Amino acid sequence: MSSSVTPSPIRSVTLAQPFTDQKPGTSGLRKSSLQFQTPHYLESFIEASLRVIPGVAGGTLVVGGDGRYGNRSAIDVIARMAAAHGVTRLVTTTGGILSTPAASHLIRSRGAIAGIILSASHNPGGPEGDFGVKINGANGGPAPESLTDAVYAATQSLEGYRIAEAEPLNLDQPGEQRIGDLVVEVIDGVSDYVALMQKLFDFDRIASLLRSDFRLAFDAMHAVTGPYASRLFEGLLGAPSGTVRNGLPLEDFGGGHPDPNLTYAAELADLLLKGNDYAFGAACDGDGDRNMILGRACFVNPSDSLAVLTANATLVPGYAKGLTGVARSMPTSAAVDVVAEGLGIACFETPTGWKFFGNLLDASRITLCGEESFGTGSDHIREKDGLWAVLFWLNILAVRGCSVAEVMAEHWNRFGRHYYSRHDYEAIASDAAHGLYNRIKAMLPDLVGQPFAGRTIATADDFAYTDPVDGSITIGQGLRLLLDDGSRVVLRLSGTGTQGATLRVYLESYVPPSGNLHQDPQAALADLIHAIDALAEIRTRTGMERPTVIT
Ligand code: VG1
Ligand code: CO
Repeated sequence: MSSSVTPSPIRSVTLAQPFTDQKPGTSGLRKSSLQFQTPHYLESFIEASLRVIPGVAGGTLVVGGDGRYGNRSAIDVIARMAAAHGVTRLVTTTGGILSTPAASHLIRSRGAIAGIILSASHNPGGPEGDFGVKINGANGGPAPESLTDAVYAATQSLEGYRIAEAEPLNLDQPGEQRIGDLVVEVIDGVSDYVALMQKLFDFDRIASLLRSDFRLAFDAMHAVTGPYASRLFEGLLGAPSGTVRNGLPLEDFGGGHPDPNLTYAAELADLLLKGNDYAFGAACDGDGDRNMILGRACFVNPSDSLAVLTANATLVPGYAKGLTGVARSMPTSAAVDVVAEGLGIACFETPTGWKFFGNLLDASRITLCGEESFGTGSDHIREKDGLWAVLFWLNILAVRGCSVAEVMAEHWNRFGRHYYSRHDYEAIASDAAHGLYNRIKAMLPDLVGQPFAGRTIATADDFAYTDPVDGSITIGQGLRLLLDDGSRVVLRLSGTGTQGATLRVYLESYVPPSGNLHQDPQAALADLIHAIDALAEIRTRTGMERPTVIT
C-alpha cells in the first residue's frame, strides 16, 4: 500500500523560551508523562536531536517504543519533524511496538543514521507515569555522551522547530505511507528480531527441552516483550499457550512497574521460589532490554548470570568459536572476572549504562557484557537484550540437561561465589540523597586505612573510566570502598529515576570454592550492610528503615 504523495506544508514554530531541563540521564531523556505533554516539550528535544545527529538529511531513521502512554502520538510528531528535516525513510512498526534490542538490530540492518526509542524502560507508564526518549546512534547503541551533551546544549538556546503538517499515520498494518518526500515504512517489529535469535541459538534443542517435563513461565509484565515472547516460546518453540503471562502490551503496563526484580515481579518469583510447578522462570522490563532468570527455588543474581553465560558460551551455536573478551559495569560483581581469567580473555570494567560497552563491541574487544541491574547482551546488537539472555539460558540448560540450581552450584564449586546484593532507596528527598553522597565523597581520602566491617579499607575513590578505544574520560561514576579482602561497597545515585533521588548501595564479598557457598546473600553480607549504614548514616539521613528494593 502506498498512498499518493500529498504536499506537506512545513510549519516553523517559534518557542517563547527554550526548555532548559532536557538533560539526558543514564539512558535518554526521562520525565513524567505530564511534563512531556507540555506544549512543544517533545518537539524541542526532537528538534535538538535532529540538528545534532549526523546524516539526517537523506538518511533513514528507526522509530518505535515500548507501547506506553504517549508512544503513538510521539511517533506521529517524530515522523512529521523527520519530514521537515529531510529524512528520506522512517522505519516504524505496527502499533509502534518495538523493543530496545529489536530497535538496535533494525538500526544496524537498515543502515539507519539513528534510532529514536520511546521508552522510560522500567519506570511505570500511563498519564501518571513516565515517558522517555532515547537516541541511538548508527551502530545501534545508546548515543555516546558527546552526542547527548550536544543535544542538551542545543536545547538550551533553541529558538524554534520545524514540523510538517500531515494526517496521523496508520500504524495498524504493514505498508508504506508518505509525508511529503519522506517514506514512512511500517513493518512487523517482531520478525527481524526473531530471525536474528534463530541464527544464534539452537531452536530444535530448546524446543525439545520445552516438550519434556521442563515447564517455563515468562512474564512480559504487560510491556513490550509480550508479542516477541509469544512468537518465540509459544509459536516457534512449541511451549503451551499460557507460558507467556501478561503478554498484552498496555499503555500503563496494567498499573504495574515493569522492572524484572523480586519486588516488582513478585508473582513470577513466588511461582518459582515457593511453588514446584515450573523449572524455569523469566521476566523482562518495559522496553525488553533487561531480564530476570529464575530456576526452581533458585534466583540467579544478574552478575552471576553474566559469569555463567561466559563460562558456558561455547555450548551455544552463536558463540561456539569462543569469546574475544567480556565487560561488566563497575557495580556489577567480579564473578565474570574470575571466569574471564580462567578462559584467558580480557575483562573490562566500565561505568553504569550500556553506552560504554559500545566502543568495546564495535572494536571487537568484547563479545559478552552485562550489568548487575539485570542487563546482559553481546555483539549481536548494541543494546542489552532480555529475551536473548532467556534463550541463552535455555540453550545452555538444553545442552547440559541439568537444572538452574545445579548450574549455579557447579559454577560456585569451580569459581567460588561472589555474594552480592543491591539495596535501592527510591524516591528519597533530593537534598538528603545528595547530602549523604557528598559527605562520603568528601571523606574518601580519610577512609583509606580505616577499619570497616572487620576488614580494612584499601582504596576509597570516585570511579573514573578511560575508554580503552577512544581515550575519552568519564568521571564521577560512583563511590567505591574496596576492602583488603576483596570485598567492596559502592554508593551511586541513579540516573534514571524521575521522583526525588534514588540511592543505590552495592555490596559484594567473595568466598573461594573451599568456603561456605550456600548462605543467604543478605546474611553473608550482613556485616557490610551494617557498616555502610553506620558510616553513611543511611537510615537516619533518608528516614527509611529499610531499602525499597533488595536484589
Ligand atoms: C539503571 C541501572 C543501569 C542501567 C540503566 C538503564 O540506571 O542501574 O545499570 O543501565 O538503569 O537501564 P540507574 O542510573 O538508575 O542506576 V534501562 O532498562 O532503563 O535501559
Ligand atoms: Co530497559
